[in-house]
Amino acid sequence: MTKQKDYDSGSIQVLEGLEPVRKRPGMYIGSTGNEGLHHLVWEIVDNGIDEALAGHATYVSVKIGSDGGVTVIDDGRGIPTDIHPKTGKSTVETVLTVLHAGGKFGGGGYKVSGGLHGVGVSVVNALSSKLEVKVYRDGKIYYQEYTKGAPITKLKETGKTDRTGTEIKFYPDFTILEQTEFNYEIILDRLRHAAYLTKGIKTSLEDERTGDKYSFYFEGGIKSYVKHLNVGKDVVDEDVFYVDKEIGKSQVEIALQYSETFTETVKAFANNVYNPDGGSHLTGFRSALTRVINDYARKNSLLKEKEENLSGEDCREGLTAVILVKMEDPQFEGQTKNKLGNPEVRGQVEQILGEYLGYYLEENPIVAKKIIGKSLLAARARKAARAARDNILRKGLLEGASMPGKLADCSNKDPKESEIYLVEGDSAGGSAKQGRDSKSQAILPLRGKVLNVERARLDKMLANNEIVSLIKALGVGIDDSFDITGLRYDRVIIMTDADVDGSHISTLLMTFFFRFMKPVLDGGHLYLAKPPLFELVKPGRKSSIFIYDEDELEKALDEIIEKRKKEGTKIDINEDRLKQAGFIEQKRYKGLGEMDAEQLFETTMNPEKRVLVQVKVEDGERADAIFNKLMGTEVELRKNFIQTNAKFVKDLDI
Ligand code: 0RA
Repeated sequence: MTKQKDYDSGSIQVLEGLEPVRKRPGMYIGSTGNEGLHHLVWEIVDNGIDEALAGHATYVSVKIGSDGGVTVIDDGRGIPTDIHPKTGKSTVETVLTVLHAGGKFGGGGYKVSGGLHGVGVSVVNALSSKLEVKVYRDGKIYYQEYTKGAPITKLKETGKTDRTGTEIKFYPDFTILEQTEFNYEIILDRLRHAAYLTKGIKTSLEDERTGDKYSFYFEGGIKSYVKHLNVGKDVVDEDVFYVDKEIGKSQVEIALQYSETFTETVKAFANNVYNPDGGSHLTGFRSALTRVINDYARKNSLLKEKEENLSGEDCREGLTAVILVKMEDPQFEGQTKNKLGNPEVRGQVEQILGEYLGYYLEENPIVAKKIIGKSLLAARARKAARAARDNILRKGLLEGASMPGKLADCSNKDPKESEIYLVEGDSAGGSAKQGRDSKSQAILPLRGKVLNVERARLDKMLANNEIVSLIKALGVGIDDSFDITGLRYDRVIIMTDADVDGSHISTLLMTFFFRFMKPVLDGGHLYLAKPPLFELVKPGRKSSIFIYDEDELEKALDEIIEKRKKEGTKIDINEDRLKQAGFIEQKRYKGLGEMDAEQLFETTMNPEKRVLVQVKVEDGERADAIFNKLMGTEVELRKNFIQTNAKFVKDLDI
C-alpha cells in the first residue's frame, strides 16, 4: 500500500445523528430481512478488512453466538480512544454514534476501502438492542456498552494488553429487524471471498449454535481464487497467470487460467466489492486479452495472413479470471452499483494486462500455443454454428405458421393457459399424447438417441431436427432472432426417464436453454416433470399410492402402518412391511414407457397431482458444467467434429 497521511482524530467528519437509521433502516442496510441482518455483519467485518488492506491487521474472525449476538474481532490498530476535537467525546464513541464517522470519509484516511458501500459501524450500533466494544490499543484494554446506538457506560480502561485490535459484539434489535437467524453459509461465503481478495489475511467463522468452525487463508490471493473456480476442470496449464501492479492512482491485480471447457468465468471487483455487471475494468481486461492473443498469434504465424482476427468471444472460451482493482474514488453506474464507471480504469487495466500477459505468452510458448489453439477451435466452431443457423433460416425452418409434424399442440392459444411437455422417446410421447389434457397440454416427443449427450456438441444442436422442432414449437426464434415474447407456452416441462439416459437428456436440454434461451430460465418457465419411482398397489388393484423419491418409500410405509395401528386395524407383525401397510404389491418404475396413457397422466401430468421441479438459472449453470465435463474430456471428438463440419453444414440431416 502507498503511504498515507497519519490518521488523526480530526479527519473524521461529523455528519448527523442516528435517529434516521432507526426510522428508515432500509435506507442504510437495504432491508430489515435476511439481507439487512447480514449487512450488519459485513459493516463490521469490512472495517477489519480495511485495517488489513491498510497493512495493519492479519485476521478478522466472526462468532455467531448462541445468545443471538455476533462477535467480530480483528487485530488492526484498534479504534482510537483519544478525545475527538469535534464531538468532545472519545473517537470510539464518535465512530459508534455518528453516521459516516469511519475515518475513511474525511480524505487523508485510507487510500482504499473495502467497506466502500459501508455506512459505518454507527449504523450497526443504531440497530442493536445491545452493543459491546473492546479496544486493544496503546497497551491497554478499553470497554464500552451501548443500547440502540446510545452509550450506557463510559469508555473504561479495564486492563493491560500487548496486542492491538477491535472486538465488537452486537445483538440486533429485533423490534426493527424481522429476520433473526444468522446464516452460517452466507457469512462463510463472504469470509471466503474476503480471504481470496485480501492477500495475507486470515478469516474465520465459528458458530456457537452448532459448534461448526472454519478458517480461510490463501497465500496466493486471487490466484488461489482462480484455482478454486477451476477445481474439477482439466486445465490448459497448472500455472496461473498473475500480475499485481500500481498504475496511476490505482492498483490492478489480475489472475487467469484456461480450462478445457467452453464457458467463460470472469469476475471483476472494485475495492473488493463484486461487480456482477462488470464495467470499465472488465472492458479494459477484454480488449487487452483479445489484442495480446491476436498479436501473439500473428507474430508466431498461428494465424495466417488472410485469416481474420480471433474475436473476443473466441479468446475467452474456457477462460477463468479474477480482476481486482483498487482505487481512491470508485464510481458506479446504475441503481444497483453493480457496474464500475471510472473511465480511467479501462486504460489502466488494458495497459497492465497488455504488457504482462504479452511477456507471459513470450515466456511460455507451449501454453501460448495451447491457448491460441483453443481460440482457433472456438472460432471455427462458432463459424460452423453460424453456418448451420443460417442454413436453417434459409430453409425457412423456423418461420411460417405450420408447426412441426411431431408436435401435438394444445387447442388453447393463450400462452398463460398452455404448457408443453418435451418427452423422451416416441413411445412415451405416444402415451403422453393420448393421456394429456389436449386443451392446455402440448406434447413434443424427442428421440432419445439423437439427443445423446456424448455425441452431440452444442453447435451441432442447431443442426439437429429435434432441436429445430423445439425452437419452432416454442416460437421464440434463436440467436439474433430470439424473442422471449413469442413464447407459446408458459410452462416448458422436460419429461424423461429417471435413469442415466434420461438425466443425460435433461442435462443436455437444460444446457441448451441455459446457453441459447436463458430468458426462458430467468422467467421461471422451465420445469422438470418427476415421474414416480414406486407404485404401492392396494387390494383389488383399484387404487394406488405413488412414491416419487427413493427415501420417501420407507417413510411412507412407516406413516401408513402407524396410522393403521391408531385406527385399530389388525396388523400381523410377521408379514412384510408392505403387507402391514395394507398393500398387495410394490412396483418399481424404470421408465415412462412402462406406464399406459392414463397412468402417465395421473402420475406425472395431472396438474392437480403431479410433482414439477422448477429449473433455476443455477440449475442451468450446473447442467452446463456437467455437460462440459461430459464433453470436456472428449477433445478428440470435438476435433473430429470440426474436421467433419463442412459436411454437416451442407447436409443438416445426417
Ligand atoms: C477509526 C479510525 C481508525 C480505525 C478505525 C476507526 C477502526 C474501526 C474499526 C471497526 C472494527 N474494527 C476497526 N478497526 C479500526 C484509524 C486508527 C489509527 O489511525 O490508529
